Amino acid sequence: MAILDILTAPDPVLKKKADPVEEITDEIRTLLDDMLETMYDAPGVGLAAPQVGVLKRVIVVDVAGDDEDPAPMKMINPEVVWSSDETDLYEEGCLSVPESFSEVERPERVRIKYQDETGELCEIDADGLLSTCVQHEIDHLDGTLFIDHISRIKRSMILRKLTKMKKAG
Ligand code: K1U
Ligand code: ZN
Repeated sequence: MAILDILTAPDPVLKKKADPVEEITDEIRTLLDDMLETMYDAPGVGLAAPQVGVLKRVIVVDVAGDDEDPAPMKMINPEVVWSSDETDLYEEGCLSVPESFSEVERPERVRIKYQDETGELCEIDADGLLSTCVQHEIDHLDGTLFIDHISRIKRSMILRKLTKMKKAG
């Protein structure tokens, strides 16, 4: 397994749409394992393939608490097939937007359809942090960052700070 480099905004790859996975190969299974290792190392509760420079529709998530057993989830071609009318506000962070947090409003509950690493079609209902996190990761597959859900002024402040941080090395 390997720890991959995580791209940070304003890297143009993070704004691109990822392609569906047509065939679940060993290369995809290795990518999933490497993404999980990278996510735990960061540490984070989710990671999408574009964040490691791979424009494929693949995400990993583990929202288990510190006092719980790990609960890694590997999702290929994930899609929101239903979302609740009720919404929730959550203070989101992102490994590709370091040191910045903002409240984002999203549907409280979602139903997600995806393929697992064996190609089996799965469906789950998610609420709480799992719902927020999976929606955040699917956004990455469409080139959307959490800062695209906040005001233009806040977004440009965050992007200016990130550009300065990158210049300073
Ligand atoms: O996509 C990412 O960059 C991962 C991101 C996922 C996420 C967090 C919070 C709300 C929505 C989506 C993160 O994991 S940021 C780091 C983080 O939240 C965290 C880190 C360590 C322990 C617990 C949480
Ligand atoms: Zn993110």
